[in-house]
Amino acid sequence: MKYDELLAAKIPGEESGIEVKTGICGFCGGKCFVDVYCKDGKVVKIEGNKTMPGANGRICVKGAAMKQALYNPKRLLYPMKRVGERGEGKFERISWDEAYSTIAEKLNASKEKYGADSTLFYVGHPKWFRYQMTELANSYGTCNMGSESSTCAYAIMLANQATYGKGIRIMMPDLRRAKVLVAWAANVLHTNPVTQGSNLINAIDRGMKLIVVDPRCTPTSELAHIHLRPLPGTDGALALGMARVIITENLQNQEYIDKYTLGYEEYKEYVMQFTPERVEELTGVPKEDMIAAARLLGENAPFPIMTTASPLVHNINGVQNVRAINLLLALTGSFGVPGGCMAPGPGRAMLKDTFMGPSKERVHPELDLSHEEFPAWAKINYHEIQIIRLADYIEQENGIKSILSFGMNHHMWPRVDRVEKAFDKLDFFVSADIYMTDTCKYADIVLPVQPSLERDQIEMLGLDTLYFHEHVVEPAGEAKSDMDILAGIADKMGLQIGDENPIHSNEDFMNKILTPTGLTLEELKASPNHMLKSKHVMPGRSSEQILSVKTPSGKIEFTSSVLASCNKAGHDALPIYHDFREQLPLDQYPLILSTGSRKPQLFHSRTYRMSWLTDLENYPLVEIHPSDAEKYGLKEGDLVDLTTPVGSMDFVLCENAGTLKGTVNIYHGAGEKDINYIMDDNYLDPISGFPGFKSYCCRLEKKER
Ligand SMILES: Nc1nc2c(c(=O)[nH]1)N[C@H]1C(S)=C(S)[C@@H](COP(=O)(O)OP(=O)(O)OC[C@H]3O[C@@H](n4cnc5c(=O)[nH]c(N)nc54)[C@H](O)[C@@H]3O)O[C@H]1N2
Ligand SMILES: Nc1nc2c(c(=O)[nH]1)N[C@H]1C(S)=C(S)[C@@H](COP(=O)(O)OP(=O)(O)OC[C@H]3O[C@@H](n4cnc5c(=O)[nH]c(N)nc54)[C@H](O)[C@@H]3O)O[C@H]1N2
Ligand code: SF4
Ligand SMILES: [Mo]
Repeated sequence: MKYDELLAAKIPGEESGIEVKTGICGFCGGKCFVDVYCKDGKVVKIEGNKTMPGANGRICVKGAAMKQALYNPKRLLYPMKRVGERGEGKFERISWDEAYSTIAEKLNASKEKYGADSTLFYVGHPKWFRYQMTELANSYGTCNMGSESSTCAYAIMLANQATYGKGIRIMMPDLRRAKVLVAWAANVLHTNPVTQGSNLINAIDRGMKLIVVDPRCTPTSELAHIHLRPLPGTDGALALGMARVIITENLQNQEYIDKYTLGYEEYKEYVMQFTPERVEELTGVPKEDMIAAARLLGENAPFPIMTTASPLVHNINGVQNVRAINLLLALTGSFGVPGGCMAPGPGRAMLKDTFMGPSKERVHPELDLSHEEFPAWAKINYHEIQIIRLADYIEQENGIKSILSFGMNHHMWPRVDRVEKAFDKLDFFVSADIYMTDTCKYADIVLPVQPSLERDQIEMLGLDTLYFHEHVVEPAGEAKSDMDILAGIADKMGLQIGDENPIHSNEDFMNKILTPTGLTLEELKASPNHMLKSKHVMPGRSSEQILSVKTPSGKIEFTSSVLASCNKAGHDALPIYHDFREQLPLDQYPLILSTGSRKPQLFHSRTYRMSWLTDLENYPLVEIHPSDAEKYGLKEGDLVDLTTPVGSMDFVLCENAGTLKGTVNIYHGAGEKDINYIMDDNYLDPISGFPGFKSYCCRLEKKER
């Protein structure tokens, strides 16, 4: 082949000068190994990797399009300061030294004038350096440290811990041994395709049965033996109905209940209200299907339930719905046993001071701005503020005056317009990101960050393997890693990150997090594939250890003592079902609006800037069932006004037979076309503060083009 042909076909080798390097995509946190084809220091192609242990060549569309993320015209290349109005997007290049000095000076001045708590420290979706933000916030002295977990993961962790005790944040389904699994609001074939999706398919191939609970038809529900399609937000009623079937058919595990649980009699009495007829009326699930699913579970216990970080808790009864669901494990003796749900860690080597490592205590958490409104959050998620009311906290007296943020995307919250208006009132605002985002446009200083392929990082893979991820390409412009930026800010402010051996660089950080594993960075760098098993894997927890439950009563709590101790409306000890429809003006807004169910090619705000992905759907489509389209006189391709109780926006209509009748689905995060502009920021779960993203209401009307 001629040189030009080799190049055009991207064939690696000496002749073409194309080199294949191994890296971790990391775009979505999925940690997939990728082959990065590089020529003259630039990426020309990305493919799945087959050579690393455990890699199988798979990659998702987002990973394959990473080149467009790396070389995106919106990349931030230098630190900059704002020279136009907030939101206008006019900036001027400055040096790193000027950026650090300005930040140090402004944040110190703000602390002097208003007190340290007037500064919010914030991290968006990225997780790898989050713990170090708390370290920095602590040495600065503010308790107001928050993250994207104010709408993701923490509510489900709250529900789990309020029931199964401290430390049981995530439930791990035992897919290797389960006879039947419930994927409850989990579409892993789209949301974690390469790892969890493959594991699910392998388990089904092995003979495991699958029940999917999802209003929509998805690739995951295609694999189901039983697919239950409740109206979004009604899952609590469904779970309580299934519990009633299990109890009335005497399929509960009484020995387990007697030994390990608290409050069973009260719970039993409550679930008796959820007759199959009533559950069908509340959820829309035919009672025969619900009964069949409950029997299949009761007869095959122990079984696991797979839940994910968000959809179940994006409902205003979210925490109690999750409790109702996860109590099916306690009822059937399926928690803490093989073939059921185990709890993660410390059956694995933990990295020190990382997201899933030990939680860092904040300074004076009782003074954080969300403390009174969300007491259960304060008791369980004590390491962060619930920041859902950011707009109010900026507007109020003695609230937030300055923000230091990393990866902040304000489109993730309801009423984006209110947040934007509030940003105007800030004294000082720093945004560190990979791109010039809509949020950056409101900042005073923006800082350029390296994406995963440009930075060195330690990754924990599986249960016991450590991997040194060496940057694959040089950073764009003057971009730095988040960790180096944090350290730079700390140094300039005269603060420190870490109690002993303070961190001054990303290199220090990598050395430090390895300490519990008994490995050093040098060893890891020198090893084949940069990969080693930890010498000090903590032994997996036995069922006995998992079942030494750390709730206040020492038992798995059908009646949660943490919730009861909050003494607050909506904080019932039992997993009480409140129907969201009672709070909505459905006579004027008859369709149930569900926002943000994931699509394989989209990832919140990030992918809207990558044309290979947005060519599939560049503006969010309003999806409804064809029979609803007919009912409202609409058809595919129509421009429609979508109106909610707080606003109206136009979108293009798409008829989708996989949508549940009576509901509307739309994706979020699309810049000025973001549905979150018209989601109500007061429509929240009273326990977790999570918004009702998945069960709000709207009406649709045709709009002339
Ligand atoms: N491609 C892609 N992958 C992603 C993301 C992304 O943006 N794009 N985001 C990542 C993040 S941050 C998260 S939190 C996870 C989420 O991961 P998943 O939870 O797997 O994803 P979702 O699509 O939000 O929800 C799963 C299913 O729940 C259903 N569902 C929605 N509301 C309800 C409800 O009230 N009850 C029931 N029973 N089902 C409901 C939806 O129809 C959907 O099919 O995905 C992660 N992975
Ligand atoms: N209506 C509706 N709203 C939702 C949801 C929904 O389902 N419906 N889902 C909610 C959920 S579950 C989530 S998790 C949130 C997601 O909300 P976000 O966390 O805000 O999601 P992203 O769009 O990924 O934005 C993260 C930002 O971090 C930047 N970034 C990426 N990697 C790095 C890095 O390594 N360092 C730094 N400094 N920056 C980086 C990106 O460029 C981007 O600007 O949205 C929430 N909002
Ligand atoms: S699932 Fe896709 S986006 Fe996520 S890490 Fe893997 S390849 Fe990258
Ligand atoms: Mo999330």
